[in-house]
Amino acid sequence: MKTTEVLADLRRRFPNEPEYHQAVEEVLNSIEDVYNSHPEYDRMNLIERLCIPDRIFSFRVSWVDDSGKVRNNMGYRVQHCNAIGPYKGGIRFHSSVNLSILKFLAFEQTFKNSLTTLAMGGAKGGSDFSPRGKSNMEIMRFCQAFIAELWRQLGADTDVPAGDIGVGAREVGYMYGYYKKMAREFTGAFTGKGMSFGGSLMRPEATGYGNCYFLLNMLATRGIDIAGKRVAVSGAGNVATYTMRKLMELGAKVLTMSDSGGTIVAREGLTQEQADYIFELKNVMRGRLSEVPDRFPELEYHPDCRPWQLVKCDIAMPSATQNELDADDAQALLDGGCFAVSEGANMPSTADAVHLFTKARILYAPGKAANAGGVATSGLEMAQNSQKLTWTAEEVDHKLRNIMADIHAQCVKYGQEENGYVNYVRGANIAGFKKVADAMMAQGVL
Ligand code: NDP
Ligand code: 2IT
Repeated sequence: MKTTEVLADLRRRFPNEPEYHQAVEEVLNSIEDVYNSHPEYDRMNLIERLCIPDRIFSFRVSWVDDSGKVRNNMGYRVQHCNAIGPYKGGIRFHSSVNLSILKFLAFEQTFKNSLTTLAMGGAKGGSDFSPRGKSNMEIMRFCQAFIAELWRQLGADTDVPAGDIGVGAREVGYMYGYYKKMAREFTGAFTGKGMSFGGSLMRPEATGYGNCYFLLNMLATRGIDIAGKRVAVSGAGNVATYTMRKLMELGAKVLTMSDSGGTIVAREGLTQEQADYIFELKNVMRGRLSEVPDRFPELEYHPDCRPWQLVKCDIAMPSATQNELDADDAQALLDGGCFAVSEGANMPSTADAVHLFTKARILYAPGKAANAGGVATSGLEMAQNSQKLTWTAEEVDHKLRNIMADIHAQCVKYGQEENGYVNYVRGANIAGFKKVADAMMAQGVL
């Protein structure tokens, strides 16, 4: 296998899918040597079967808004690979959603889920529907129309969706409710469910907390204490707000939070009162960060800006969306003394930014390792549903910490270079790949 040739072929067969090509290129660059040291992989043309999703469903979702107008959106589910377990991955509702984005996310999810040590394959779905400004009833009607099309493809041992951008507990509740009505089964066919109907304690916190646990593991390799460290966080949704909470609990200073409108800067770190307000504003009220200075005039608001060039920080945790941190941002972070980047979002750094981070030999954890705590805890939710038992928050948190330490150890095992530097990108990609490849080889050409 030659990465350049495989990529050229994928670009020709699937044009205009830049995010998908970007995600595939990063993985292939990491695994090329390992792949080529196993000629049996190439005899089974494993690489194409690994890069091209098993199947993709796409459908029109028609629903009626509050004024009685009929609206149409597109819906998708990309079932990428179920070599090591049922298809598993979130659903994204955002106006930007298209097949390139969902294919990149489903591809990444396959490696991420493999890293968690649990039995989950990779998938992703979503719609170009934007929940912003929609009423509760509109959200419910949309979720029902979406699942009316998709429910036959889902199931606790088939394909188990969860949340992602624009999909939280409310949307999962409406989707799961409709799934249950159609399938006439009460099973764990979704994760991120409400606590009264099969949800797991700690699932809402898991991605942000898990990223902080991964960061702690990375810092420990250099004997660095997190207390007092200055951290730039982007996003203000599920992942970002729980990252903010855990960082503050650990004694770090959270300098920034952002949403699609702009960035809030707290030069000396958010106070508990400010952090609680932002959590409530974004996670409960679904408001805008532009409203924050009305309540806290001492905080700066920078419209249309991302955090990276606004502050000097020790650590960056991009937790909003893909390609939100480019080469200029990466250079500004490095110039400002940033020594660790741990990704809460999926592929938030562009390929050029990643190159700068690894060239500078800072601690850099790609999303598929650092944010895997979310889907790992989804796996724990599936396990509890199968057992028909509920674990305590302490039990789930304990398991989550162990899983993040295990993922870190896998990255070190496969990513450590001769000079001692740990290339977490390489480590995560090789570790994730090996398990999936072994399973695919054992199961024949499918
Ligand atoms: P949310 O919808 O809760 O929050 C997303 C945040 O990012 C919001 O602050 C949103 O701003 C901002 N944002 C979204 N899209 C854009 C955009 N195109 N440009 C600028 N800002 C944007 O999503 P999550 O917190 O769940 O997801 C955040 C990231 O983490 C995603 O990359 C997701 O794939 C990844 N992730 C999520 C997991 C989970 O368990 N939820 C697990 C692993 C990864 P606004 O409020 O203005 O819309
Ligand atoms: O990107 C991700 O890992 C998620 N959005 C969570 C997926 C899940 O199934 O919990």
